[in-house]
Amino acid sequence: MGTIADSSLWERARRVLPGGVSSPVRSFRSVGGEPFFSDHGEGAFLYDISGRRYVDYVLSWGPLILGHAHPEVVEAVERAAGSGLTFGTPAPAEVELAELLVELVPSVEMVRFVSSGTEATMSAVRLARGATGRDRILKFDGCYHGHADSFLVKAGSGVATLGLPDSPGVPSALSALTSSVPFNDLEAVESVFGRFPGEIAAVIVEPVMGNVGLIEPAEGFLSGLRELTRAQGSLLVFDEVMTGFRVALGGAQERYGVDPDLTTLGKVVGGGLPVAALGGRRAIMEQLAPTGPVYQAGTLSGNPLGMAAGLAQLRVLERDRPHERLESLTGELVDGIVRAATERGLPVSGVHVGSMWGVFFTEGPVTDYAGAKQTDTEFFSTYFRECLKRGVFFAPSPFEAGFMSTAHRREHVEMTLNAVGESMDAALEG
Ligand code: KE4
Repeated sequence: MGTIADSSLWERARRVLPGGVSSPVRSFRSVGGEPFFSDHGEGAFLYDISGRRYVDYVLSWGPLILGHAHPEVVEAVERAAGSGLTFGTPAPAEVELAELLVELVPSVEMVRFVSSGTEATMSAVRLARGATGRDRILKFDGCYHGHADSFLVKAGSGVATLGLPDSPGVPSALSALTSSVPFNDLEAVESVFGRFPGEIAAVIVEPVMGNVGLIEPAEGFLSGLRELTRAQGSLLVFDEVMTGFRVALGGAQERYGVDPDLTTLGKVVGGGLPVAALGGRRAIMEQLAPTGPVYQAGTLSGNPLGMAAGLAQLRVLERDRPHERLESLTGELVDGIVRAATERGLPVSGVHVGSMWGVFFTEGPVTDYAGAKQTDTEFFSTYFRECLKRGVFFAPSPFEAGFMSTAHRREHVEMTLNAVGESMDAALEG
């Protein structure tokens, strides 16, 4: 893991940053060892401050679908920066990016930009509550929608990774308004609607779960949610912060042909800069201030550099249409990892949707969070560290999705699979 240089920096980091990190998932706490400090990224690779190179499947937790420092994205940001970093007024780029989102995302007619996925989902819930006059929301066990109070109920990602109970600091009066049921369980959804008729403002869902590993929606699950919410007068919110532009250019709603009322976007939409967005049907979106009474605001919302990065990245995706090649290469990676585990007699379940992927070290299929929690976390920790030693950087948690970028080539996957086999052997030798 870390070198002396890292250690002194790591010691400094832990003195001034809780856990030495700016976000808990980066801490390596659940996998052991110290995180490396990055120096720079280049295409499919991340380089640490000691000069070690890693083929990167975390890709900053999803944003870098074109890989690190894509020249067209970097050039767009450099050009925008030369004109100023923020204006606090309307500017052309936010109109252009909003128009592009309306064009690409099937259900979106209007957009409000924010600066993080959490802000997008938090705003989506407030808008749904304001639009319906209802207070309750329904989410799914293991889904992670950022760290706003209402979502820290049976959440995934870092909450699952660190084995945290629902977070202290969230008033019980508020968390009581959030129901959470197993993913892929429409009957459980119906029973919550039966318990709270006319009280549920919104059902919010990751249409493909990416915060417990990766779990696909069962056939009919998403369309079932659409029918149930429509019948109950509740809004359906697709949290596409992770799936957006990645499982298809138009996101999961394009891939599965289900149109939500509201969509949250993040990660890819900002090209690596802090940009996220809330979008949806005009009649709902116009209830946001200043056209409507639901207040929502942000100093750096629509920031010109973020807009430039997002426009550049999405325009490359629109021009090059890499999704089929990305999905195929991701499939080669997952199939290779599953093959390596199976050859060694390890229980394993691997799945990918577009260029999001996940491997559980447990018998599959894994259809919900309870199933995901069966994965062998101890084996994963050793396997993760052995892969890192061999220059392969997977998410430092069994409860996260992996990604792939257009900068990854088959030779990178082949090198990865060699490292995976050796790492599994090392982990089995204990
Ligand atoms: P941010 O506030 O982290 O930008 O977005 C929150 C969020 C919302 N919805 C979904 C589906 C998400 O995956 C996320 C954030 N994902 C995590 C990784 N699993 C971000 C990494 C982190 O927490 O540092």
